[in-house]
Amino acid sequence: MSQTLFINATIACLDDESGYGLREHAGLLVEADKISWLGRMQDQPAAGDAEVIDCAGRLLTPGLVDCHSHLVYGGDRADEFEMRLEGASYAEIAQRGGGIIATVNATRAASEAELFAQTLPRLNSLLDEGVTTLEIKSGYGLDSENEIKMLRVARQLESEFQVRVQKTFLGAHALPPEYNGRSDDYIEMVCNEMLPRAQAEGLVDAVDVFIESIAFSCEQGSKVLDCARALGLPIKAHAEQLSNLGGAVMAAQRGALSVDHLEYLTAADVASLAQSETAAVLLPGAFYVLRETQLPPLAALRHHRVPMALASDANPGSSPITSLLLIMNMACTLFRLTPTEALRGVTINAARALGLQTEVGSLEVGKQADIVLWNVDRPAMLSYRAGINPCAAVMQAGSWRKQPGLVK
Ligand code: DI6
Ligand code: FE
Repeated sequence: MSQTLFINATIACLDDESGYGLREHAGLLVEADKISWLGRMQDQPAAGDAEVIDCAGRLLTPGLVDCHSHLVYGGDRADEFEMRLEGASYAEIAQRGGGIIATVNATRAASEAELFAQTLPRLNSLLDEGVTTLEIKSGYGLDSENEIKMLRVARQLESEFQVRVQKTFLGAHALPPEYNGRSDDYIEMVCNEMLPRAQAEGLVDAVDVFIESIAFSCEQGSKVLDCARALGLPIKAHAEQLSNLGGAVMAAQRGALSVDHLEYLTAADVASLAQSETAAVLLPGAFYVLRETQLPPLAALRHHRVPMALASDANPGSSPITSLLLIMNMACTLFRLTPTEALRGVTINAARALGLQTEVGSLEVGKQADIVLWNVDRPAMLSYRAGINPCAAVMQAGSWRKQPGLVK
């Protein structure tokens, strides 16, 4: 059985209800794929045959968890970005076949192999910064064949790279053009055909819906979530991003793992969320790109101790961003999260948003050995800077994905 002993580390364990769970002058032992000991250096077990990693005071954290991404898609939307900055309106661009539908067209036109190849640079960008668990949504296929194609690519990424991928079915992301004026029929098809087919292929770990005036109503969303629950699947929702349609409370009342975006959530909604186990996923990348000014109700979320997660929302339109470190920095700068909340947001609370908190997201004896060694000496350094990647080594499930090299 392989063993790795980390010594001389500053460890952010994230093993408590608040704070970093910081241990200085600490060590950690990995046996096979699990953490088997964690404690003060003076209590450390004999190294024996273990590989010893001297961290020289540097920081260890759990592997990062990106709990909300649309990483698999065809094409890009840089042309629209440019057109908007040259004066075209969003509506004009949509009329010319742009926006989400442009990505649907590009995704439908791409083969599975092409989608896989197009996703690799985005995946590598996340992995380079220590992501060990990643959620990927469908939602740019919008018919059975193409939604399944996206989810197969997500599954293939997991099998070819050392990363855990949670696959989320988001058939109710947008109305495909062939269903114009028939959104209820589309929702029926999502429930009765697309979702059961995707699930039958073992491609669905959870089901998400986009509840918004430009997407689906709260009632339509609730139908999809009820179908998912009837199939025994965990649920989540994009809600209150651009307006308040009540999606977050509706999903939380149904036991959602998370509700995501939430800029237009009210304090009263938060009180209701607090009655559930649902996590709040904040997405500062979309807030930044859309130049949103309405902040999520942070004071109420804190007051009610709703677990707050952070994610990339990586997508070609509202968040073409594949850096969780940058997202942590944005969360601090734009949302005034503390660096502690930011790190909790991409570790233990993100794990919670995926229902994986008993396996990953913190460094504790018995948990999976997903560990990042950083070339920094304290956690605030991770949120403080932008543009430097201090990731020195990554272990996923007890095996090195990136070996520790020389101290930089
Ligand atoms: N929320 C968003 O901001 C996006 N999807 C979603 O559910 C936008 C996705 C896109 O523009 O492609
Ligand atoms: Fe999203």
